[in-house]
Amino acid sequence: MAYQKTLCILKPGVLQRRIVGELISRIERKGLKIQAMKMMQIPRALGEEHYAEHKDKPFYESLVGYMTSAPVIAMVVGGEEAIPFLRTIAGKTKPAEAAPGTIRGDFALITQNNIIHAADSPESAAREVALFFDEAEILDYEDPNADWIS
Ligand code: FUP
Repeated sequence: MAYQKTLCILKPGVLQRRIVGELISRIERKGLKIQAMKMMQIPRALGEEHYAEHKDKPFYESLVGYMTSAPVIAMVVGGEEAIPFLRTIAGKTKPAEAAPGTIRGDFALITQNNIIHAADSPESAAREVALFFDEAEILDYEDPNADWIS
């Protein structure tokens, strides 16, 4: 096991639906550690860069439009194998395939509006964390529960 940091975004609509606390609670309950968090409306250029790998896909314009349409909660989440664990908590990209008990399985119907982003690899996590946060915003702190959790 290796300690990893990953980028999590609670996407547009989560604030309006008043489920921020519920979603963060699932991440905390798993034992992952929030190391940075901010509420922001993603500027167009950042949204385009974040999803640059999908630039040629038919859904790109609509996806960037959605991601920049309302405020989000961006977080750096850390923990042993945090990248795959956060992906598991999020569930499959298509809500129709996401298992009940996952965030997308429980709260989303539409692929584009699948309400949570979780980086998919160490390379993506490093790139995306750096896009959204300065190093100084990512806090390391003593965690007395660490011996019980990991
Ligand atoms: P994920 O890593 O689960 O976020 O999935 P992808 O990188 O494949 O897709 C990024 C986002 O593009 C998804 F969260 C939703 C959106 N998307 C669509 O709108 N339509 C598609 O067919 C696939 C993805």
